[in-house]
Amino acid sequence: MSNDTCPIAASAGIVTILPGAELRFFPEFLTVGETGVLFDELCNTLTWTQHQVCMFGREMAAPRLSCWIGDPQCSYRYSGQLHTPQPWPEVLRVLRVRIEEVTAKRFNSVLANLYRDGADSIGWHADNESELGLEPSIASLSLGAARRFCLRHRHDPAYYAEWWLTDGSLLYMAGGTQAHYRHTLPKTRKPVGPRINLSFRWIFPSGQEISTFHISTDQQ
Ligand SMILES: O=C(O)CCC(=O)C(=O)O
Ligand SMILES: [Mn+2]
Repeated sequence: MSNDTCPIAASAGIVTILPGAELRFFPEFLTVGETGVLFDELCNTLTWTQHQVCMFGREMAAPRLSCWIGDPQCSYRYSGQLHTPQPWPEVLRVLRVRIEEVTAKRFNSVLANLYRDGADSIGWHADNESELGLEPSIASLSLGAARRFCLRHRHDPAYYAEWWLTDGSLLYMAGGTQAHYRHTLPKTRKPVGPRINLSFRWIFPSGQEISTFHISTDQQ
Protein backbone atom coordinates (compact mmCIF):
# COMPACT_ATOMS: atom_id res chain seq x y z
CA MET A 1 0.00 0.00 0.00
CA SER A 2 1.52 3.36 -0.99
CA ASN A 3 1.53 6.18 1.54
CA ASP A 4 -1.29 8.07 -0.18
CA THR A 5 -3.65 5.11 0.20
CA CYS A 6 -6.21 5.12 3.00
CA PRO A 7 -7.15 1.69 4.46
CA ILE A 8 -10.92 2.19 4.12
CA ALA A 9 -13.28 0.88 1.40
CA ALA A 10 -14.04 3.53 -1.23
CA SER A 11 -17.61 4.50 -2.16
CA ALA A 12 -18.45 4.14 -5.84
CA GLY A 13 -20.33 7.36 -6.63
CA ILE A 14 -21.45 7.76 -10.27
CA VAL A 15 -18.73 6.21 -12.40
CA THR A 16 -17.84 7.60 -15.85
CA ILE A 17 -16.15 5.01 -18.04
CA LEU A 18 -13.44 6.39 -20.30
CA PRO A 19 -10.30 4.49 -21.38
CA GLY A 20 -7.39 5.00 -19.04
CA ALA A 21 -9.36 7.23 -16.68
CA GLU A 22 -10.86 6.72 -13.23
CA LEU A 23 -13.73 9.13 -12.61
CA ARG A 24 -16.34 9.11 -9.85
CA PHE A 25 -18.90 11.81 -9.15
CA PHE A 26 -20.79 12.38 -5.89
CA PRO A 27 -23.49 14.99 -6.67
CA GLU A 28 -24.55 15.55 -3.07
CA PHE A 29 -21.39 14.99 -1.12
CA LEU A 30 -22.25 17.94 1.15
CA THR A 31 -25.74 19.20 2.05
CA VAL A 32 -26.92 22.71 1.15
CA GLY A 33 -26.85 23.60 4.86
CA GLU A 34 -23.17 22.64 5.07
CA THR A 35 -22.06 24.31 1.84
CA GLY A 36 -23.38 27.79 2.67
CA VAL A 37 -21.51 27.98 5.97
CA LEU A 38 -18.33 26.56 4.44
CA PHE A 39 -18.45 28.89 1.45
CA ASP A 40 -18.79 31.99 3.65
CA GLU A 41 -16.03 30.92 6.01
CA LEU A 42 -13.54 30.13 3.22
CA CYS A 43 -14.45 33.23 1.26
CA ASN A 44 -13.85 35.45 4.30
CA THR A 45 -10.84 33.78 5.90
CA LEU A 46 -8.53 32.31 3.21
CA THR A 47 -5.69 34.43 1.87
CA TRP A 48 -6.89 34.76 -1.71
CA THR A 49 -4.22 35.72 -4.23
CA GLN A 50 -4.33 36.32 -7.95
CA HIS A 51 -1.38 34.24 -9.14
CA GLN A 52 0.54 34.90 -12.33
CA VAL A 53 0.15 32.18 -14.96
CA CYS A 54 1.65 31.54 -18.37
CA MET A 55 -0.97 31.78 -21.13
CA PHE A 56 -0.20 31.68 -24.85
CA GLY A 57 3.47 32.06 -23.91
CA ARG A 58 2.83 35.25 -21.88
CA GLU A 59 2.77 35.88 -18.12
CA MET A 60 -0.58 37.22 -17.00
CA ALA A 61 -2.85 37.38 -13.97
CA ALA A 62 -4.83 34.14 -13.56
CA PRO A 63 -8.57 34.58 -14.21
CA ARG A 64 -9.41 33.44 -10.66
CA LEU A 65 -8.11 33.82 -7.10
CA SER A 66 -6.28 30.96 -5.38
CA CYS A 67 -4.86 29.79 -2.09
CA TRP A 68 -2.50 26.83 -1.63
CA ILE A 69 -2.96 24.99 1.69
CA GLY A 70 -1.22 21.91 3.04
CA ASP A 71 1.17 20.16 5.36
CA PRO A 72 4.42 22.15 5.80
CA GLN A 73 6.48 20.05 3.36
CA CYS A 74 3.94 20.45 0.55
CA SER A 75 5.45 23.11 -1.67
CA TYR A 76 3.99 22.91 -5.15
CA ARG A 77 5.34 24.29 -8.42
CA TYR A 78 2.75 25.12 -11.04
CA SER A 79 2.63 27.62 -13.87
CA GLY A 80 6.33 28.29 -13.24
CA GLN A 81 5.95 29.43 -9.62
CA LEU A 82 6.76 27.73 -6.32
CA HIS A 83 3.91 27.94 -3.80
CA THR A 84 4.57 27.30 -0.12
CA PRO A 85 1.46 26.11 1.73
CA GLN A 86 -0.76 28.04 4.10
CA PRO A 87 -1.62 26.00 7.24
CA TRP A 88 -4.85 23.96 7.31
CA PRO A 89 -7.86 25.81 8.68
CA GLU A 90 -9.87 23.57 11.04
CA VAL A 91 -12.87 23.34 8.64
CA LEU A 92 -10.65 21.94 5.90
CA ARG A 93 -9.00 19.43 8.25
CA VAL A 94 -12.48 18.08 9.06
CA LEU A 95 -13.51 18.03 5.41
CA ARG A 96 -10.28 16.26 4.43
CA VAL A 97 -11.15 13.33 6.72
CA ARG A 98 -14.60 12.97 5.12
CA ILE A 99 -13.08 13.06 1.63
CA GLU A 100 -10.46 10.47 2.60
CA GLU A 101 -13.25 8.19 3.82
CA VAL A 102 -15.24 8.32 0.60
CA THR A 103 -12.24 8.06 -1.76
CA ALA A 104 -10.07 5.73 0.36
CA LYS A 105 -7.10 8.00 -0.47
CA ARG A 106 -5.04 10.33 1.69
CA PHE A 107 -4.53 14.01 0.93
CA ASN A 108 -1.88 16.33 2.34
CA SER A 109 -2.80 19.52 0.49
CA VAL A 110 -5.60 21.41 -1.18
CA LEU A 111 -5.70 24.05 -3.89
CA ALA A 112 -8.58 26.47 -3.31
CA ASN A 113 -9.80 28.49 -6.30
CA LEU A 114 -12.33 31.31 -6.14
CA TYR A 115 -14.18 32.07 -9.39
CA ARG A 116 -15.72 35.49 -8.78
CA ASP A 117 -18.11 35.32 -11.75
CA GLY A 118 -18.52 33.77 -15.21
CA ALA A 119 -15.43 35.60 -16.51
CA ASP A 120 -13.24 33.59 -14.14
CA SER A 121 -12.14 30.20 -15.43
CA ILE A 122 -9.32 27.71 -15.83
CA GLY A 123 -8.06 26.70 -19.27
CA TRP A 124 -7.31 23.24 -20.63
CA HIS A 125 -4.64 21.56 -18.53
CA ALA A 126 -3.78 18.40 -16.63
CA ASP A 127 -2.69 18.25 -13.02
CA ASN A 128 0.46 16.36 -13.89
CA GLU A 129 3.26 18.18 -12.07
CA SER A 130 5.95 15.76 -10.94
CA GLU A 131 5.27 16.32 -7.21
CA LEU A 132 1.80 14.75 -7.73
CA GLY A 133 3.35 11.44 -8.73
CA LEU A 134 2.62 9.15 -11.67
CA GLU A 135 -1.11 8.64 -11.14
CA PRO A 136 -2.42 11.58 -9.12
CA SER A 137 -5.65 11.13 -7.17
CA ILE A 138 -7.50 14.43 -7.01
CA ALA A 139 -10.77 15.00 -5.14
CA SER A 140 -12.44 18.18 -6.31
CA LEU A 141 -15.20 19.70 -4.17
CA SER A 142 -17.40 22.51 -5.49
CA LEU A 143 -19.19 25.19 -3.47
CA GLY A 144 -21.50 27.94 -4.69
CA ALA A 145 -22.57 28.56 -8.29
CA ALA A 146 -22.78 25.51 -10.56
CA ARG A 147 -20.25 25.56 -13.41
CA ARG A 148 -19.59 23.27 -16.37
CA PHE A 149 -16.41 21.16 -16.18
CA CYS A 150 -15.14 19.41 -19.33
CA LEU A 151 -12.61 16.63 -19.75
CA ARG A 152 -11.21 15.33 -23.01
CA HIS A 153 -8.59 12.87 -24.15
CA ARG A 154 -5.26 14.38 -25.20
CA HIS A 155 -5.29 12.68 -28.61
CA ASP A 156 -8.83 11.43 -29.30
CA PRO A 157 -11.62 14.04 -28.89
CA ALA A 158 -14.23 11.23 -29.04
CA TYR A 159 -13.27 10.44 -25.46
CA TYR A 160 -15.00 13.33 -23.74
CA ALA A 161 -17.13 13.93 -20.65
CA GLU A 162 -18.61 16.91 -18.86
CA TRP A 163 -20.29 17.50 -15.53
CA TRP A 164 -22.22 20.33 -13.94
CA LEU A 165 -20.25 20.84 -10.77
CA THR A 166 -23.08 21.84 -8.49
CA ASP A 167 -22.90 23.18 -4.93
CA GLY A 168 -21.68 20.38 -2.62
CA SER A 169 -20.63 17.98 -5.40
CA LEU A 170 -17.37 16.02 -5.41
CA LEU A 171 -15.57 14.84 -8.55
CA TYR A 172 -12.82 12.28 -7.99
CA MET A 173 -10.18 11.86 -10.72
CA ALA A 174 -7.56 9.14 -10.38
CA GLY A 175 -5.59 6.44 -12.22
CA GLY A 176 -4.46 7.62 -15.66
CA THR A 177 -6.89 10.57 -15.86
CA GLN A 178 -4.19 13.24 -15.64
CA ALA A 179 -1.81 11.36 -17.95
CA HIS A 180 -4.34 10.84 -20.76
CA TYR A 181 -6.86 13.68 -20.41
CA ARG A 182 -7.02 17.46 -19.96
CA HIS A 183 -9.76 19.38 -18.20
CA THR A 184 -11.15 22.91 -18.12
CA LEU A 185 -13.71 25.08 -16.36
CA PRO A 186 -14.72 27.41 -19.20
CA LYS A 187 -15.88 31.00 -18.94
CA THR A 188 -19.59 31.65 -19.34
CA ARG A 189 -21.53 34.75 -20.48
CA LYS A 190 -24.52 33.69 -18.38
CA PRO A 191 -24.80 35.55 -15.08
CA VAL A 192 -23.35 33.28 -12.40
CA GLY A 193 -22.48 33.90 -8.79
CA PRO A 194 -19.15 33.09 -7.12
CA ARG A 195 -17.87 29.55 -6.82
CA ILE A 196 -15.13 27.96 -4.72
CA ASN A 197 -13.34 24.81 -5.83
CA LEU A 198 -11.22 22.78 -3.42
CA SER A 199 -9.00 20.20 -5.11
CA PHE A 200 -7.47 17.87 -2.52
CA ARG A 201 -4.14 16.42 -3.62
CA TRP A 202 -1.22 14.32 -2.40
CA ILE A 203 2.19 15.96 -2.79
CA PHE A 204 5.13 13.57 -2.70
CA PRO A 205 8.09 15.10 -0.89
CA SER A 206 10.87 15.44 -3.48
CA GLY A 207 12.63 12.19 -4.28
CA GLN A 208 9.89 9.94 -2.87
CA GLU A 209 8.14 9.10 -6.13
CA ILE A 210 9.87 8.14 -9.38
CA SER A 211 8.28 10.47 -11.86
CA THR A 212 8.33 10.88 -15.61
CA PHE A 213 9.29 14.09 -17.29
CA HIS A 214 6.10 15.98 -18.16
CA ILE A 215 6.08 18.09 -21.27
CA SER A 216 3.52 20.76 -20.49
CA THR A 217 1.96 22.92 -23.16
CA ASP A 218 -1.00 23.54 -20.91
CA GLN A 219 -2.60 26.92 -20.71
CA GLN A 220 -3.89 27.80 -17.29
O1 LIG B 1 -12.49 24.61 -10.53
C1 LIG B 1 -12.47 23.46 -10.94
O2 LIG B 1 -13.44 22.70 -10.90
C2 LIG B 1 -11.19 22.90 -11.52
C3 LIG B 1 -9.93 23.49 -10.94
C4 LIG B 1 -8.71 22.86 -11.50
O3 LIG B 1 -8.75 22.10 -12.42
C5 LIG B 1 -7.41 23.14 -10.87
O4 LIG B 1 -7.31 24.00 -9.99
O5 LIG B 1 -6.43 22.49 -11.26
MN1 LIG C 1 -6.90 20.91 -12.65
